[in-house]
Amino acid sequence: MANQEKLTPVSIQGNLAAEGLRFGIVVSRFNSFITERLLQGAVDVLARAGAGSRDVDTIRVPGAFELPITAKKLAASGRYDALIAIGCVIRGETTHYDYVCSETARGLQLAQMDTGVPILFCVLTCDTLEQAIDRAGLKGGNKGFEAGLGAVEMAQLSKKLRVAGNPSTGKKRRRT
Ligand code: INI
Repeated sequence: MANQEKLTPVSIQGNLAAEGLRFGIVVSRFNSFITERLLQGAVDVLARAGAGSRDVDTIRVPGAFELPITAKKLAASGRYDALIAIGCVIRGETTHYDYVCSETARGLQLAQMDTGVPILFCVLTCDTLEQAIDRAGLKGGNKGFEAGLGAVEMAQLSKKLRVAGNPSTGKKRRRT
């Protein structure tokens, strides 16, 4: 075998600097006791990562089921580098929960695939209120904070991947 050179793959990833990026946060009013805490977590991390007040919009919708259409309109506006969809669905006595969960997840995935704008899925799908509380700032951390961090990373990564040329440096390829 020929003497092989050590292969060092080029790493492409988004950094965690939010300065100059624009974010939209769609928040469901249903179970607002939970969703408002998730929103606080997301805003907290965006601010700490350097986003300015004028670069973060919050948009409220009635329930999780209304998140996809709203996120899609926002994504299509071209105003945002990343979006965060915040909701909380808690299982009840009927099958309503299953429809809301699956259509919300499906709709948000379609919206990001159709538009190319990252949409972070911050929709809690819980069996009990206690499970939701744990994930909104208690034992399970704050899922809004995690989504905010993910939004910064995905916004930065998407920016790099938009650049024709070398996404690891963000430098455009010179035409020859
Ligand atoms: N919406 C939620 O965001 N969470 C829920 O737990 C929920 N439950 O349980 O019914 C819920 N329902 C409302 C739904 O999202 C729509 O707003 C409604 O069906 C009108 O389209």
